[in-house]
Amino acid sequence: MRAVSGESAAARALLSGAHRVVVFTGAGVSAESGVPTFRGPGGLWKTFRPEQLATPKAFARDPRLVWEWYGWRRELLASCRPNLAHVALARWMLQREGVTLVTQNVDDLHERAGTPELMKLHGSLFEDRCSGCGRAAAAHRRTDGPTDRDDGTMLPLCPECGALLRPGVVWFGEMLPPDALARAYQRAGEANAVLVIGTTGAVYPAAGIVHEARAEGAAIIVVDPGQTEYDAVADIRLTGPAGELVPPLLA
Ligand code: BJW
Ligand code: ZN
Repeated sequence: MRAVSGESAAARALLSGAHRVVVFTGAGVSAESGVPTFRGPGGLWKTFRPEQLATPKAFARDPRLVWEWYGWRRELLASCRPNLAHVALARWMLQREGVTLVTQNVDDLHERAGTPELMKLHGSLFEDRCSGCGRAAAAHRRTDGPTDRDDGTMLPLCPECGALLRPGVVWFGEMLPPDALARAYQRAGEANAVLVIGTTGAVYPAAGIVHEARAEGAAIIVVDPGQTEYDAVADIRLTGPAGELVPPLLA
């Protein structure tokens, strides 16, 4: 583990003195668990084009391709474990009051680390939703359901209306869950400090939470090994991997 730097000590002091803290996480917090990020080196968007996979139009065009991609990501997650950053955050939240954890991640690693309360803004890889009637459904097994295509591909169908089930995540051009988004913005507006971990801050409206908090006077701490959209507004910037930098920050 790295020695605690002056910046890290300042961030620690700031967090322990803050009554209300919002922690805002992105794909980078799960990187050391083996989950690929989206935009960095080796990121998912380097290999796959989002417009081919993460939009309602893409699903309408080729649901099998989209399901294959999400099936691959579900399987990958099954072999991943929460890392030291997920665990430190969960313990910290159990020990003190006034912390809200908002994540853009669709993995389940914050939950598996024992996080007591979590706002998920982009849905979950482990839920399905009906593309017709919108009902939520537990994640199907890939072999469930009748076949609906001439090529024999098994695709999951809604038990209520018969339309195709789709992954329960938020795609480009879709609305975020309105209640979770409104609560996240509200908590951000009330926060004394925001701890941003592992996100480029490029995807809106989620990314705006940090700017909302800053406009209302919160201090911004960024933990990330790379450049982010928040670097210009951060009060403290800790450069490095979350699994190394987050535990000493919250100890
Ligand atoms: C480490 C590390 C280590 C590495 N430790 N760190 C305003 C301006 C411009 C555009 C828009 C705007 N408002 C809306 C838009 C359009 C669009 C958008 O934002 N586009 C931009 C990309 C330009 N937004 C939308 O379409 C949203 N919907 C919407 O606006 O609806 C409007 C509407 C209104 C009324 C009716 C209907 C609609 C929806 C956005 C949904 C995004 N979904 C995704 C996919 C989810 C499903 C899936 O996973 O397949 O969510 S996109 C993808 O990006 C995913 C992520 O949650 C999200 C954010 O990515 P994140 O977490 O920041 O990852 P990376 O890879 O970018 O960054 C990783 C970071 O980790 C890096 O900084 C690394 O350095 C770091 N890192 N290792 C710590 N060890
Ligand atoms: Zn349905």
